[in-house]
Amino acid sequence: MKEQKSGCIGKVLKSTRNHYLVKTDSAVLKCIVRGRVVGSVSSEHSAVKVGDDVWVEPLSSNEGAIQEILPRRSKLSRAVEGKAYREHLIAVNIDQMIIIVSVKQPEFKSGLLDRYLVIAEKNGLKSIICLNKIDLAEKSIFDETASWYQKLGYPFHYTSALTGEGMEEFKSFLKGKVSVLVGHSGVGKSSMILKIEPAIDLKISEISQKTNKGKHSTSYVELFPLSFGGYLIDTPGIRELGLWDIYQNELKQYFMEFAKLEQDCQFNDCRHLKEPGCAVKKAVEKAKISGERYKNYCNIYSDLRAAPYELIKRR
Ligand SMILES: Nc1nc2c(ncn2[C@@H]2O[C@H](COP(=O)(O)OP(=O)(O)OP(=O)(O)O)[C@@H](O)[C@H]2O)c(=O)[nH]1
Ligand SMILES: [Mg+2]
Ligand SMILES: [Zn+2]
Repeated sequence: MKEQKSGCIGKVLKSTRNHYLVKTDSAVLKCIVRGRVVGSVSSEHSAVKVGDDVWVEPLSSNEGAIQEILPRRSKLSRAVEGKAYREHLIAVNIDQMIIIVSVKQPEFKSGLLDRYLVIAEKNGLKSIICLNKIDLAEKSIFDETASWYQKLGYPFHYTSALTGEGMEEFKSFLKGKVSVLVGHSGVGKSSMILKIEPAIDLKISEISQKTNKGKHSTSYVELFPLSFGGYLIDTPGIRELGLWDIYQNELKQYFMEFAKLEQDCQFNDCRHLKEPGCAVKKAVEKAKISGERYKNYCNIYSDLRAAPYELIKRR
């Protein structure tokens, strides 16, 4: 007979050094993890992550023990380059990625935006771009950039957490979904959450006068239930975004406008770099596709590894 388990399903809201906060239908429990959940191999994937649906056994009215991680439907990872190339799983069970960029402080750079889009494409996540702090600049300066992304099917939306511009539409994107907010430190991720849910307790700090960048006010990944339905995950801003499990050869497939032209390239394994008869480069010259995106492609390509370590070894 199957063992009857006591407990209930909950969602992991926050992970700190010592415990996890898990929301169940009736309470938010401070939880420990039962050893066997993690298993014998300690890896990113066996650890409990923000966004996980878990089976919890309540230990008291406000405490519990996580017994099992339920199957995950999506994940968001980045690569951490240190002594070894390793994966950092940022959050799981996400429906969409909201990429926040800002017009100033920090200045808009399409390179980081395109890196996030590559991650979204790789993980099959829908993405929405929000250009925040639009109160600090003339919108028309960004219309051309916006139209390139819109043409590719990425919603490109102007917001200001300061004046409230675009915030109702921002709210409508989030309704009923699990969204993760990503972007450089200081672009206003936490400010946007506070604007739509003022009751949430979040830390925001001034932009550093010296560097014109944020001072990393958010230090934990945290998931907030939204009063109008859905969940929002705030993440700490990162300056360097390492791409996990993405290799040079596959990069081109995450730039959808390149993939559409590939059949017209002279070589069918064209990398769209220095090859003759490249349809992608021709399209850039004719301004049919964005030269800026092409430049970002070349930069990302040169940062990536040729193939997974195991593949290189086997050759
Ligand atoms: N002018 C203007 N300032 C804003 C806007 N949104 C946020 N800010 C300011 O930008 C600074 C950084 O905002 P945060 O919300 O902490 O940025 P963050 O993206 O959460 O930063 P990290 O937590 O470090 O990743 C704060 O001083 C905010 O007041 C906006 O729409 N317009
Ligand atoms: Mg923040
Ligand atoms: Zn080509």
